[in-house]
Amino acid sequence: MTNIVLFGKPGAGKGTQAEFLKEKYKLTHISTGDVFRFNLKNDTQLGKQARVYMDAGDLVPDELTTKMLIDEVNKHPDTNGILFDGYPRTLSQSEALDNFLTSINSKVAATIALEADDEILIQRLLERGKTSGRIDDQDEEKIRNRYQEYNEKTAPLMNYYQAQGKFHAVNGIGSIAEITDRVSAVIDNL
Ligand code: B4P
Repeated sequence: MTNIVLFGKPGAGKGTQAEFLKEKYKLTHISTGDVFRFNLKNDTQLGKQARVYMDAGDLVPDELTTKMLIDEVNKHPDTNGILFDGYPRTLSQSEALDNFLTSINSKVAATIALEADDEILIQRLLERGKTSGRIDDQDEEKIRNRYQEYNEKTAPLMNYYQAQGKFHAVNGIGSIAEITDRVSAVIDNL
């Protein structure tokens, strides 16, 4: 089971790359953002709990997110490996992921970070916000709050994975195909 964590700032292209990588490597793609949005749309209990955080550009609390993530992984007992897109985003989430994977005799093989400057990414998100219907993409103040959340809570994960020798940075600027090739080069070398 080869588990890959796709890492990066909001709008770095995690979801975009995951669509290609899941086909190429036959991985199970789990996007926490997509699962939350599905629950929001269907007005489930989880959706109701997550909405207030997501709309403000805040992270959803760890306990709620980790429970949801484990439920999603458990739906795929026979997978070749999971492509984690948007999880973990806090140190508590990375520790929870490691503990959970250890309990099923598995582990994170690599964390691949898509790197790009904030200003380029903010433009991408505002552009997507014109058509996506995502409230968190439509307002520059909320977008900037997501970057603040990233800097405070998610960026420290780079050290966590670097210390384990599992962190790989990839240039996230270029065409979508160029970036898929860069990420593939890392996966092919594992
Ligand atoms: P996510 O859905 O994970 O949102 P994201 O960071 O905005 O997306 P991503 O990096 O995948 O960007 P994408 O490929 O779509 O999270 C949304 C919210 O959910 C969070 O703010 C939080 O509230 C909650 N949440 C999710 N996970 C959580 C967790 N673990 N803990 C707590 N809360 C959590 O690309 C963005 C845009 O760029 C697209 O329009 C795309 O077309 C464009 N693009 C992509 N690649 C490009 C390229 N190479 N060139 C030009 N444009 C490109």
